[in-house]
Amino acid sequence: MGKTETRSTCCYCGVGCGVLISSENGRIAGVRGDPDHPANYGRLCSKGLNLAASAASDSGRARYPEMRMDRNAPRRRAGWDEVLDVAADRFADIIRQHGPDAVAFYVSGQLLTEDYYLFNKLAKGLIGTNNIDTNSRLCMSSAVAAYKMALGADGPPTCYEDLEAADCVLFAGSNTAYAHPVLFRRLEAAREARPGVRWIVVDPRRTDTAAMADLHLQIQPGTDVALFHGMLHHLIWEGLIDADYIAAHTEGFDALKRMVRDYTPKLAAEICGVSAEDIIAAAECFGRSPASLSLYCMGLNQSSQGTAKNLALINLHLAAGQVGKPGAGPFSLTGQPNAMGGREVGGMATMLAAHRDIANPAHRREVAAHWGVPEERLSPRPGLPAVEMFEAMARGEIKAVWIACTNPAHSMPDLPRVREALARAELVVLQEAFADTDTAAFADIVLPAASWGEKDGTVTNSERRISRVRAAAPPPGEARTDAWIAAEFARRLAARLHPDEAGHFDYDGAGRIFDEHRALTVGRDLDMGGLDYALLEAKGPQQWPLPAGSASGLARRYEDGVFATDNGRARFHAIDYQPPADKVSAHYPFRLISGRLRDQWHGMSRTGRLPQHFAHSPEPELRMHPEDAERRGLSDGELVWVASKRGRLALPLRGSDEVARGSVFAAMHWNGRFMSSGGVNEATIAAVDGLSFQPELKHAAVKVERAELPWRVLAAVRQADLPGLRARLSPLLEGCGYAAISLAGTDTLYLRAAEAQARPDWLARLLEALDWRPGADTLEYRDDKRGVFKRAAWRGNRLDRLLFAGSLPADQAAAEALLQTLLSGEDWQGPRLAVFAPAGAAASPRERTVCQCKQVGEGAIRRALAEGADMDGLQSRLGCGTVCGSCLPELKRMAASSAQPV
Ligand SMILES: Nc1nc2c(c(=O)[nH]1)N[C@H]1C(S)=C(S)[C@@H](COP(=O)(O)OP(=O)(O)OC[C@H]3O[C@@H](n4cnc5c(=O)[nH]c(N)nc54)[C@H](O)[C@@H]3O)O[C@H]1N2
Ligand SMILES: Nc1nc2c(c(=O)[nH]1)N[C@H]1C(S)=C(S)[C@@H](COP(=O)(O)OP(=O)(O)OC[C@H]3O[C@@H](n4cnc5c(=O)[nH]c(N)nc54)[C@H](O)[C@@H]3O)O[C@H]1N2
Ligand code: SF4
Ligand SMILES: [Mo]
Repeated sequence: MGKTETRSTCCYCGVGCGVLISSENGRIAGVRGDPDHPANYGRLCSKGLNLAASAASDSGRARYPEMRMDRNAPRRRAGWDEVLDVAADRFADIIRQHGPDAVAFYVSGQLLTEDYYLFNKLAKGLIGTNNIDTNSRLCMSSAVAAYKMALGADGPPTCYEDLEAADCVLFAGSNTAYAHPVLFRRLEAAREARPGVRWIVVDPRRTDTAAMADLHLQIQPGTDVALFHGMLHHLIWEGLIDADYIAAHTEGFDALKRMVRDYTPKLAAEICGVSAEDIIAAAECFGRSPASLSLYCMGLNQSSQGTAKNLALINLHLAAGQVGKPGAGPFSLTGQPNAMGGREVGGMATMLAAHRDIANPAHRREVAAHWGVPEERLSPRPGLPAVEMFEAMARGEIKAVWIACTNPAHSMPDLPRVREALARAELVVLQEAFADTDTAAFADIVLPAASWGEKDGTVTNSERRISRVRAAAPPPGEARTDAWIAAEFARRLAARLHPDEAGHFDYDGAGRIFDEHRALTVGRDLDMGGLDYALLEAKGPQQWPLPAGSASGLARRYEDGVFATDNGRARFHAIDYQPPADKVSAHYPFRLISGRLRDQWHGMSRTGRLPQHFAHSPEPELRMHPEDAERRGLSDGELVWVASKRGRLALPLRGSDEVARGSVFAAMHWNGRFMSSGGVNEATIAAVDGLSFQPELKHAAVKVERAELPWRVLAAVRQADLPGLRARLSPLLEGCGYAAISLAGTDTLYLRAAEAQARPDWLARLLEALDWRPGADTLEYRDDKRGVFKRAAWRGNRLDRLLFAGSLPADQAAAEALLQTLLSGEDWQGPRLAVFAPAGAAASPRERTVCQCKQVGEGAIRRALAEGADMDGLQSRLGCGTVCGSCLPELKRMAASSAQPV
């Protein structure tokens, strides 16, 4: 086969960067940014840069179909025909017995548009249920609801070129520096090129994005509606609104004006916990700038007022005439690579294909005719959105669920209830690329899916741009593409339910599926009649709308002031501020915020395979303001229970003034494969927004208390196949008070565990899972009465394996010091027997790597700064920040704080 280069798209975030994948003899060997792709022009962030490395090994991948007939039996390997026939039999039986709404599909914004289209056609067209929802419900549904309510149709009006044209950029609930890094690079470059550009960040945390802002409004979590109303009050009061625009292109302003009369900047300041001056400064910047752009994400959407937050922000744009012109508009940044494609095909429980409505009989008729199914097949009842879907499962009303490309046993709120639901379902089918996610534990049937670099289709990024995704290597084992699996299942189900429709899922390649999808968009706001694979091949990625006959897609919508509503006018909405659903109280005094780390992706099934992705934030932690910690007598590194009314998890505490007093933060990534609990969603609340049904993942009320777990274990092993070792160790985590696995740069996996008492049985299991038989290079010490066990092994002159178990505090410091030695990869100094001597001083905690590309740690940067280096000096001396740039915001923050006089 030789060497080839394949043009494709990054599988991570909604920026949608173009990549060039090089493969050799059918294996992916390298990835670089596509210099011609209009999203990134060759740039990639720290996640995209590592794609080739994570695709290189197939260890841990799902390779063969598996199933079990009996819930209590283990799954066994099976053939594709067998599993798909069993699945079709069971689905057909349940549908005949209990009706089509007794089954459900829970799919993903990480599927390709073609996969998504098939699942939607299968559920709504073949089965006749709208019970197909996706993880986009947890992500973008508030943005969808607000765009439809305010502008008449879903989808952002803006494009990436607006990033360069904006004078005032308002980041609201978006940590763009971490979550959309390549767009952040573009924004940084734009600000450097035009010094008049101003940045405002609205975030309850001082993120790296916030640290770079001209103004950071560190609001109380959940109070954005009051803030935006307060800003609008000032705009109206100071005559900064665009009365002509309002009169010509909008409706509903008077009611809004009446309502925001009460939201003085002073009142808003009280609700939000920021100063009225800062609110006024933000309004002045937004109202007076020639072009104001807002970038928003989960800090707005994941809230019981998610839609209201979006609408209140859109109100500002409409009132100031800041939309439909270069550099202006409300720009919802999409999280997943194909959240947009999913919305286009109508892949959610509350919508139909191509932005059509379930409740509209004409819309149902059009879609039914397109699919060649009887009109009555399309159900007029909306399906169940994600949270309700799992509730109905827990009640036994949904009996079979098909889950594809998402991991609800980690990512849904209120995990104890989600696990109950999955355990109650009669049949759980899981279509996954990686074999052992938290959801896999509940699956009766596991279908191995081809993943990034192995499949063919399209995705749509945040600016409505459709790019091709292409295969560069074959999938491992018997894994098949998602489209193949969906179509094969649909054919078999059709044969059982509607035999004359079996041919409805025969396609000659992904391009034909796309053609069927785009035909449904003709005449709609997202018209893609002129866009097909041939055009994408010839001219590269394209934006919609792109109707037949037009030469290119539309970059910016609503430039003529005509919106997608019935009368062409955009609508203002007047919704009062409401506090988050979960009340903080004396019992649950903290707001638990969750969000993203720079270098991890969601449940870590892919990023958790490589040490590179752990370096920036190596272990789970709960960040708490140092004064809150002090008042509770809690110190850094100490284990705490984070508990809500739903459930609890243990985490190490870290004092950090990035959060305000009264708030705590934990990353959303860690889960049962890497930690003793399912992660932060053990404690989150399943309350949803009443308009979008998006759950309030960011604002649980929790208490934080010391976890008394004095017996500690630390194990570290150097090994080539880290994903394989991780998979063997994960089953040991469950049931521990606290336990976590991390990977480090020296091909090392280390595991920490903590328990109330010594557990020799568990230690024995650990030794077995590590497959560690003592050899000539091993030293061991044990004192069973004290629960102490120590073992160390060398390879050549280097410490190679380590296991320390014992009680706090005596053995802990020594163990930490040895971990540092092992991770440093340096030669062992002095006699080996000293390995069991108590440590002199407590070891300093593991250093974070700030720059992943050049492996530069925090210490080296601080030393260089102390010696007088500035940003340029850091880059030239240490090389940090010179490759992907993901660490630039942090470097700038460190440089700025060291430059301040002390
Ligand atoms: N590195 C990385 N990048 C990713 C992902 C990833 O897993 N890892 N996932 C992708 C996906 S699917 C998504 S949806 C996006 C998410 O991208 P973002 O939404 O930017 O990321 P989050 O960290 O979830 O949340 C953003 C911020 O909202 C703040 N916040 C919390 N509550 C409030 C509030 O009430 N008001 C305001 N204004 N802010 C609040 C949090 O402090 C946080 O800093 O990231 C995408 N990009
Ligand atoms: N507390 C809290 N919870 C959150 C959030 C938060 O901010 N806070 N954010 C929410 C948001 S915005 C999102 S988007 C969700 C994300 O939550 P999930 O959707 O659960 O996240 P992933 O881990 O990306 O799950 C995708 C799964 O698909 C698998 N996979 C990868 N490629 C393929 C493929 O090609 N085919 C198939 N079939 N499978 C594949 C991966 O191995 C992975 O297990 O989490 C939500 N949950
Ligand atoms: S910004 Fe990073 S994660 Fe997002 S698409 Fe680009 S390379 Fe991938
Ligand atoms: Mo998301």
